[in-house]
Amino acid sequence: MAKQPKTEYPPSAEYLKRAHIDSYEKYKKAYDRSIKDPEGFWGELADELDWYSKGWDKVFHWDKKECRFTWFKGGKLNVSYNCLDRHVKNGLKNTAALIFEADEPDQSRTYTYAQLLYEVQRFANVLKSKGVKRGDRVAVYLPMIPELAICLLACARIGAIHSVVFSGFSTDSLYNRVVDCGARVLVTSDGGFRGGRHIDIKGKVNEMLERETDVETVIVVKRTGTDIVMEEDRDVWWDDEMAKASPVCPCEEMDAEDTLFLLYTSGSTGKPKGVVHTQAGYLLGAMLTFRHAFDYRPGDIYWCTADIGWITGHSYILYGPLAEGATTLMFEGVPNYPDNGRMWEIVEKWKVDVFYTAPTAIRMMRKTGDEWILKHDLTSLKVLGSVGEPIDPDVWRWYYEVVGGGRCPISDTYWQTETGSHIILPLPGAYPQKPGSAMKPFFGIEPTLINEDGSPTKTGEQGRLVLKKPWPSCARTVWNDHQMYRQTYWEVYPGYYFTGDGARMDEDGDIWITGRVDDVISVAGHRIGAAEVEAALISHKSVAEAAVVPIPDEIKGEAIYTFVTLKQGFEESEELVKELITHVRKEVGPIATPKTIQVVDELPKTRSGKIVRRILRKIAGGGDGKDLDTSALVDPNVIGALVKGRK
Ligand code: 7RM
Repeated sequence: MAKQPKTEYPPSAEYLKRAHIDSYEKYKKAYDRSIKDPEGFWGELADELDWYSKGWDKVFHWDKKECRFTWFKGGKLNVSYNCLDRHVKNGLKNTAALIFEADEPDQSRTYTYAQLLYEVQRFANVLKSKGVKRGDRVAVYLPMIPELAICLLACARIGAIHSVVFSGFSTDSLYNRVVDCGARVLVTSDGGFRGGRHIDIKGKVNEMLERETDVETVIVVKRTGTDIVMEEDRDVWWDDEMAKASPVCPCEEMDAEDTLFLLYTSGSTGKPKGVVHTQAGYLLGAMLTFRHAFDYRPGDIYWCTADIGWITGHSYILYGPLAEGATTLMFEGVPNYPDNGRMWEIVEKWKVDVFYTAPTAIRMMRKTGDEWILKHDLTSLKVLGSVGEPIDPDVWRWYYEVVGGGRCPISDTYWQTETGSHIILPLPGAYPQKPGSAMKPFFGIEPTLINEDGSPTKTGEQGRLVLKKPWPSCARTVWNDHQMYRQTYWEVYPGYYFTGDGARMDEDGDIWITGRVDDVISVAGHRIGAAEVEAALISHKSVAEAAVVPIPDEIKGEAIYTFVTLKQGFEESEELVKELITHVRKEVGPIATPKTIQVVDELPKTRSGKIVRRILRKIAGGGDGKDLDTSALVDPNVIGALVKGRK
């Protein structure tokens, strides 16, 4: 008989030695206090940051009607000071802050805290010399190179607001984001390296700037040395500017509630939202969750494989680890270059203690085969992390046994761009873990599950995950669109923050995230709004209507399945389908590449003309259309043709 798989994984006695919180009682005591007395709880923890002045009247203020809240307002601090200067002063000047592992294995670089501070001050002065002032937005379109980290910390130092656009995004996505935030300075590079190949970056920037934007200055890092077009009077080289810049740049004293950065994220509308994070609450959240999720200890080497273009990179490559004085590893390349063992070679080379990645990468590694892992000595690993999607229990066990050698707890961290830092996660030393569950709320987070109509769900039933009140690192607003912020997060279920995710809570109170309940598709853990892909398709001359739904994908978790109807005078052909795919890649970016495009005569619609995506999801996923509730449809007869034409 097959052995029942283990359902619970307690931390080992060895692990408990490094745990910051080593028992359930300790977690529970701190958690209960964070809920009963949030102001006292966070007020004390604020001492973990360095302040110019703690001049706040109230730790927390919440205007429920306006959906506005503040933490530590009136307190003054600087994020770059907290990530760099204070560590240099406190004995870490010679400790590695950032390890850069390049695409080519033999080209790594390390920055100590003192060196990183030196570079950051110089680049802060470069920004100033280009007229960047406190509150100005700086758009950043860079691959995973150290200049990206330096640039963000330099912005934080002078109080400029950075807005990073993932370097895999296309010209149009870049354009929309740059225009929305009104950036006058853009920091970019000539190109990037990935898996031994050149990636074009500056070409896309040039194309974008053919259109009207506010950008006056483009600062270009030379990474690949490729021949690129530099526009006189607008484009300058990073190195030339750095050579002229002084290495002394005092920090701006920022209010706790001043904006630190914007990061655009996809929602269920076609327009990406510029999520706004502020200084103190964000930094405190990122630092503390970093410490607790991984039980970080001085001397550890920590590696998060995300890209800084996403929130995971902001909070857990940059701000969380550096605020904590940790050593953070940044990787430019891909898992399969020069061979399938690259990740493990890096772990072995740097003796990585903490490894944090996404289920999509874990599934890929599992598929590639255990032999690539077994070839390398991974005994330095102490704790593993997972983020971005629900992790399947089987995949969890594989990660635990094969990568972690059965020694390392797995921190399955649930959170979002908007939450700023982890909100539901297992504290690895505090209690046994269950494969596939994100387990319990972090301090200050009160999760509740409700049905679509707002009533509470029963134990074990799937519901919508909402949170009772704002926590320090919660996004404050959407750039230029507070109305959108209110509607999306605080007014769907009045009085609660709505995550957009489904979940269930088991009899022990542990939380199992089941995935998005809105029209957001998660491809390899990246959020893609169905509406954005639809808008891209509709912008093509041949497309009349488009409906985009997720289908399960073995590696990427979800893939994009697309239904389109064509305009008069256009006919289905292989070329057209190819052209549409290219069009989406160009408009949204390669991450949004549709796996399938099915051309149909008609889409299922309600009487009010709404496309019923629920039905399309079932059909795309392989349903025969027989068990569908088609009562809402004007014409239930469209179903047959949709099923027959499925690709
Ligand atoms: C960090 C990040 C957020 C969405 C979120 C969920 C999904 C993230 C987990 C997860 C299950 C997890 N930010 N998600 N982490 N689902 N378990 N541990 O991914 O803004 O890009 O995406 O990702 O659906 O709403 S994000």
